[in-house]
Amino acid sequence: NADTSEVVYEGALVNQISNGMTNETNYYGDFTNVMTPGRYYIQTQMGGTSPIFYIGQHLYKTVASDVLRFFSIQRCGQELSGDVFGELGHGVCHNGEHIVYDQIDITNETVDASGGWHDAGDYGRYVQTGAKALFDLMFAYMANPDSFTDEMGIAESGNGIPDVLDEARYELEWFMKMQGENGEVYSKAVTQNFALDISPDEDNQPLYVLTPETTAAGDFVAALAMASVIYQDIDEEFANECLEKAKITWDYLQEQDYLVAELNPGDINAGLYRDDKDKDERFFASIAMWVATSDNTYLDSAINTLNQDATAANGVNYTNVGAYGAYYYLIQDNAKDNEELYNKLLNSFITEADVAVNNAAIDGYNTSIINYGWGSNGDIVNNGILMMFAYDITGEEKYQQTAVEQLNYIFGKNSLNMTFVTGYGLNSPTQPHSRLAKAKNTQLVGALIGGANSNREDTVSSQIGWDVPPAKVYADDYLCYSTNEVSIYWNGALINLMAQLDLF
Ligand code: 9MR
Ligand code: 9MR
Ligand code: ZN
Repeated sequence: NADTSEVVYEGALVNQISNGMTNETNYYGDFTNVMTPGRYYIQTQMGGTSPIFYIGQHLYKTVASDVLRFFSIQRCGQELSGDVFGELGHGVCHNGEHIVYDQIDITNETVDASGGWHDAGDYGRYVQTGAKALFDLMFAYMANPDSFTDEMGIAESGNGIPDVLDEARYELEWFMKMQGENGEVYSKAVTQNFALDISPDEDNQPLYVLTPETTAAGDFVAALAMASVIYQDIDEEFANECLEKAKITWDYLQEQDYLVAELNPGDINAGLYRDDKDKDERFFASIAMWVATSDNTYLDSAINTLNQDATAANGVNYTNVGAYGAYYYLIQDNAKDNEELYNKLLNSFITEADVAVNNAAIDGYNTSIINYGWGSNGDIVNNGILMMFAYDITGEEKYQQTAVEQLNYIFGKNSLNMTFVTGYGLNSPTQPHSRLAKAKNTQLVGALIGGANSNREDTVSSQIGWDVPPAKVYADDYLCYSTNEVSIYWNGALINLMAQLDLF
C-alpha cells in the first residue's frame, strides 16, 4: 500500500513466456485478490519496484472524456474557440469551394464539402476512415448510452444531447456533402500536398474532392442507415434525412456493380488509403439498411454479397468493415428468423474473434497481433472490439478477459513501458505527429498514437537498428509519423473498446 507502506499481498511469480516480439522473457504475478481501492506498488525480490498504480472504480472516466474530446479538436470548417480548446483554438479552416477531381485531372465543377474531422496529423478528410470512426462512436453509444454524458467538454456540451452524438453528427453532416447528385460518394476532401506545420486556418491551398469510390459509398450507406436508427429519438427529421440519403446511395451502388477504387489521381499527394475490395462495405450497408427499414430486399442483397465473397463479413478496420455488419445483424431480435444466415454469420464471427484470442494466449503481453505494422495500436484495440462483440453474443468470459488485455497493452502493459494515450500515465508520447499541436506548440491530451511499426516507414524509424525487435520500433518524435501519429480511427476504436468494457 503506497500510502501506509504496509504489505497487503505476497506471492510467487507463476509463469513465464519467451517473447519474440520484444526479445524478452515475461513473468507473471497474480494479485487479482487485492480488491480494496487504494494506491499500491509491487516489489520483486529481483529488485524491481513498479510505479504506483490505483485500484478502484471508474478510473478511466477522465481519459474517456478526453479520448472523445479529441474528435472536437479534429473538427474542420469550424472555429475552435479558445474558451473551450485553450491553446489549440483556431479560426475556421478549409471551408472554401472544393474543386472536383476526376480520375485524371481537375474538372470545372466545384462543391461545398466543408466540415468533418481532420483525419490525423495531416488535415485531409477521408470518408473511409471517417466511417470507421463513426461506426465506433455509434456502436460505443449503443453499447453503453448512459456513460456518454452531455458534459464532456465540447462546444455543444449542455445542449441536452449526449456529446458523442453531437460529435458524430458533425461528421455525418459532412458525409452528406460528399454525396454527388446520382448517389456517388467522393472519397476524400484534401489539398494537393500535406500542409506545412501550420495551423489549419493558415492552410490556404486549393481544396479538392477526389474521385467517387464504391468503398466510400458502402461506408456512407452503412453510417447513415445506422444513424437513422440512433437519432430517431433525438431528432426525427435528421434521422429521416439520413435514411433518405442512404437509400439514394444504396440504389446507386446496385447499378454500380463493380469496384471503383482510386489511389491519388494526377498530382495529388494525399493520404493513401488503399482498399481493393468493396464487398464488406456493401455487406454492412445492406445489413444496416435492413435494420433501418425491416425490408427483406436488403437482407437478400446481404446474402448475395456473402455468397460472392464469404470474407465480406470480416473486419472492424477501415479497409474491412464486414464484422460490424455481422455483429449488427446478430444482435437484432429477429436475427434467428433466418437460421441459416444467423449460423453462418455467428460462425464466421467467432472464428475471427478466436484467432485473435488464441494469438493473445501465447503472447508475452497477451496482445492479439502477430506483426507490428503501421497503426499496431489500432489493430490491437480493434481486436479488443471484436472480442467484446463476441462476448456480447456468446457471454463467454474468455472474450472479455482477453479484450481487457488489449486495453492494458495501450495503458502500459507493454515492453516500451508506455501509455500510448497522450497526457496520461507516467510515460506517454509528448511529440505526436499532429500538425495542430506542433503549430500551436502545445500538448494534445487524449490522443492514441499509432504505435510500434517494424516496417520503419519514415526517416526517424529507419534509423532504428534491425536488432531492435518489432514491438519496440517506436520513437516519440514528431517526424516519426509511422509510429507516432494520431488519428480519428484509432481514437474512435479506443472509445468503443472502453465503452464495450463499461469502464467510464
Ligand atoms: O504528415 C504526413 C502524415 O500525416 C502521413 O501519415 C504520412 C504518410 O502519408 O506523411 C506525412 O507527411 C510527410 C510526407 O509524406 C513526407 N515529408 C514529411 C511529411 C511529414 O512531416
Ligand atoms: O493508417 C495508414 C496505414 O495503414 C498506411 O500504411 C499508411 C501509409 O499509406 O497510411 C496510414 O494512414 C495515414 C494516412 O496515409 C494519412 N493520414 C494519416 C494516416 C495515419 O497515419
Ligand atoms: Zn480544416
